[in-house]
Amino acid sequence: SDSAARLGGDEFAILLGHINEVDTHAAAEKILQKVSEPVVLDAQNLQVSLSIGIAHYPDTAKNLQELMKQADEAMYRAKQTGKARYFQFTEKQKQQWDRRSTLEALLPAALENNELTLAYQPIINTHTDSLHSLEVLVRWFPVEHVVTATEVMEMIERLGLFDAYHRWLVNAALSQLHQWQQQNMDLQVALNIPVNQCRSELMAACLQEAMARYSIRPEQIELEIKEKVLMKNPALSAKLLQAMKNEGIRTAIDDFGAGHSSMAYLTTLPLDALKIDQRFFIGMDKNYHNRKVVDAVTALGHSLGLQVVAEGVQSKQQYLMAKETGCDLVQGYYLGRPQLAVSDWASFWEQFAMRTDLQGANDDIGDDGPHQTSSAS
Ligand code: G
Ligand code: MN
Repeated sequence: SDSAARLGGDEFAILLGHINEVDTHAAAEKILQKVSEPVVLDAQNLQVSLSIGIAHYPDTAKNLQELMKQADEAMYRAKQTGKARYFQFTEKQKQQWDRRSTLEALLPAALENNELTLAYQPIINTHTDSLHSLEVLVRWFPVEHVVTATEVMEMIERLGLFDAYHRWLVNAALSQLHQWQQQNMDLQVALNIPVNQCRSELMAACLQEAMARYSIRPEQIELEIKEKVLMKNPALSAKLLQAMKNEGIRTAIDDFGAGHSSMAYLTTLPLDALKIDQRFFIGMDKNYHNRKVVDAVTALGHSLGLQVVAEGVQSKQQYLMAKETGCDLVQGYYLGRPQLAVSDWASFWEQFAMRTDLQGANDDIGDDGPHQTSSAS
């Protein structure tokens, strides 16, 4: 009595009229059960599984288009929670969905109109207790919404805006660097680049162009690629990293140890630095095992000729421990939270000093504080 249709590929739609929520669940269970029964084909038992997404009109969807989209969304949720499940598109999901739709409608124009901004977080050299570089992090402040950097990246990925985003990021960061350079501050920046969405030739061309425009040297730039992304796309990553090395740009693997570590690529990829994931440092002073992992990974990185970076250092004690284990560079809230750029370097740096306990750190870690590091300060 119901309608079933093939949408294409291995996707099907089933339309159930005048049905309440409880009955859709019963129907989904029944379909899952039926489809999972083995089929005998050429004396072989074939087993098929499926994932089901359920959406309701007019409860959450206002029209056919929304109904299909929401069912699709729910199906992906079903797949995420494990195969052979069903998932109901709920009111809560609808709210998240509406928020995202609103934001995704705003984002392309925001990018075009330069409404995204950059924050910078200091990375400190433990050998000199001085500023080494700044990690560049994206920020967006749409009216009436709070958006995290991760969300911005996810939206850019979904909207397929990576080329435009990269062009904006590189130009925004390098023009800021140029401004500081004119105040005699010779700085280095680290940029986060998701390789899976990045074409090496385009990236290289974009960097070359911006370096020429803003008089920036390649060694002032480092590209960070997250371990998780790198592991999913080893060939693409190798290509991008090599393209960057050819330009003389530094490369780093980010969030190392966060999930998918493989030792094999450490020896084959053209890398300069290894950033150990912040989970090992946050609470390092209380967790003996974390400290042992940091010891071992630092030794591994050094034996491969890599610079080792500690992330997520939140206290003086953690800073001193990271220093003791031999980490070359350290980053974290203790040394400075990401801070929106100010064209004037002196007042920019002052804000770090005001917001963090750098002065206190310097009492114990050396006479030249990070605030006075650069040649020209
Ligand atoms: O490694 P990745 O590029 O994901 O790290 C950057 C992120 O980590 C930024 O969002 C930054 O705000 C956050 N971050 C930086 N330092 C610290 C810290 O000391 N503690 C915590 N919890 N987060 C930090
Ligand atoms: Mn990073």
